[in-house]
Amino acid sequence: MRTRWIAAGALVLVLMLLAVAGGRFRGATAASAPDLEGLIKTKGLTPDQVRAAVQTFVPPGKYDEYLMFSSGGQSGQVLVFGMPSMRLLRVIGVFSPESWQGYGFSNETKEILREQAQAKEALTWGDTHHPAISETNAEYDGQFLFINDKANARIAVIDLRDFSTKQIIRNPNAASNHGAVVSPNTEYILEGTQYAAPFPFKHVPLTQENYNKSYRGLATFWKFDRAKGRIDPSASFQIELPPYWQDLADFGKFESDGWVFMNSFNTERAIGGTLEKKPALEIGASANDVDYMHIINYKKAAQLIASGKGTTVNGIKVLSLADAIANGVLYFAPEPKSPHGNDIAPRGDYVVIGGKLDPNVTIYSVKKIQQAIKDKAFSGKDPYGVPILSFDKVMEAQVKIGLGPLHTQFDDQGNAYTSLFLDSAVAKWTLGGPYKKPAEAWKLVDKLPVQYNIGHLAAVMGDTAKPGGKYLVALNKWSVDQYTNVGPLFPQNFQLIDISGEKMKLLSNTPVGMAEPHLSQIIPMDKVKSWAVYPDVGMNPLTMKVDPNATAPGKQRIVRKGKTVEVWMTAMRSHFTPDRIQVRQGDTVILHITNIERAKDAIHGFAIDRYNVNLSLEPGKYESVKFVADRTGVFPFYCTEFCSALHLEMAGYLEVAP
Ligand code: RUQ
Ligand code: CUA
Repeated sequence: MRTRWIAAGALVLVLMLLAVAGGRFRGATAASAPDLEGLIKTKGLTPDQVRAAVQTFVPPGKYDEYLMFSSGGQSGQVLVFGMPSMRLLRVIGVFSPESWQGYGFSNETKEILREQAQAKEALTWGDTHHPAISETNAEYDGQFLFINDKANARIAVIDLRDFSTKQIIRNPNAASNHGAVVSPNTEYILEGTQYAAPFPFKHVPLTQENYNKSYRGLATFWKFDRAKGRIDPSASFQIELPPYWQDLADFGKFESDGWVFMNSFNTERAIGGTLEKKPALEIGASANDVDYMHIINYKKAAQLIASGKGTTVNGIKVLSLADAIANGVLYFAPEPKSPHGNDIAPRGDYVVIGGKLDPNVTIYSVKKIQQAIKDKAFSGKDPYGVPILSFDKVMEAQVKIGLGPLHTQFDDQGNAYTSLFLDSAVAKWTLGGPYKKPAEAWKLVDKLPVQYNIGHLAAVMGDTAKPGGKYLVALNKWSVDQYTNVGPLFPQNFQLIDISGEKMKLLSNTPVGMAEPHLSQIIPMDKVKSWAVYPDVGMNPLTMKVDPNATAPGKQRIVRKGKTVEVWMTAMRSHFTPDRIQVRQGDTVILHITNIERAKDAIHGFAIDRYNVNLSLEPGKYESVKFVADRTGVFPFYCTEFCSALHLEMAGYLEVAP
């Protein structure tokens, strides 16, 4: 303990010397020295903690080094943190309305939330799990972000120029999804189904016989049109899979380019029945010693679809299971007990699988997989006829790392980091092959306890071809005793870990009190080139073009046509023009509002009493809103962003006469 204090004192001294040398605290006297030391002492900080505090502190006005995009779980949104400070910088409305950003209130964003094809009414929530930053040559390029909604089988496209959602695609044949990952050049976003469902989707009574025969999983390859910034369903396709509850997936790269690896965890085809005294799903689905990693040649599948194989089901082309098997598109490899996680090493040469009920991570060699396919080294076929590669022929190594291994990330030194759910720890272990010398290969080298029950982890660019090392974030599901009690709905706990040295070091805790983030991805700040203002005045955030209804100064007007009143309005510090609107009960009111400001951060809001309207109008943005004035009265409208000294005066009246 004593030596610790001496070390802490020495660190403080060094800090002070640095400060004085830098001339930053001119006028600092000897009297301030005990203050800092006293503070450290009073708080009982260890030298490591003082170092961690300094390392993660970002002074006011300075920027973080990295951005972390995190799923927002059942909030349906995406969270954006600065790293290493772990300050929350943005929430992006994706699957749920988010009033402060007007998301789901304007015509433009309502249309996004109506998510095309199916639901009669827009769904108002989602369960986001897996954010995926767009990639070029298997590295994050910072242009787009994709994220899945597990609950409703949807994928969203977010444009990182303005950090807002542009498209939500509903999978017409799936009932839930899980993994969402992008191919090395973002040609495709892969959406795997989670819970098998009748295919094509309809009611098929849930009996074992029906389940085996008519229920299916799907791998959906959504084609992304980068120029348009949209998924193109007409160029997308699906591959029919057995009803094995497909889980996480990853695209191969370099030597595994053209392939996808995906795990599954219910090859038992359990269907539950707890009230009928049948084994619960969790028991039924964990009975087998192995499940099957799916090895999918998606480039071949795309060629088959292009050459006319496949049938269109609910508007999307589907390659049947039989065709996938017959044409060498689908193979299985056994994967140990209740697999989870499916992560490809930086060079695309190994696939790492965790086993929730196995103390090992299992590493498969891509070369061995390719050779085994060539040699037809099969140990059998599954009930649907899918060839199963012999485990011994494709497995490269197993590393015993602890209980409940889930997900794996990589650094720039040939190390891998795997979350251990049951152990509540992160395991650091070494890769082999080209990453480390043979004597150092495939070894557990460090373990760090985390608080508690870690799910995913995210390292800087840790799932790309060029991992950055340096930091890792543990996304812990339980926080238990880490924070002051704020009621029984506990926050999640993000823990920032320094991975630059041999031993991992815990740096900070960040409570996430607004949903259960699953996965994050971390990108250097300078790789994301976002706009500070919309580049042209009157830009429609949906089309990313100047809207024909954008209003220039001097062109503001109110036009009545029959029972429709249309208003072309501008917002500018500190008034709306026009600020008085008169309509009759039952009129349809359409407001076109343009923020004509050019100054950064000169944001206006637009809210109307009792009409459930609130927009966020960033500089240059155009948005519109439409409602039926079914209630008579005089309704104030006002700006909801404190934009100027006369912000309170930025208001007007909507008169609805009987
Ligand atoms: S997976 S439960 Cu990302 Cu571990 Cu969704
Ligand atoms: Cu504009 Cu307040």
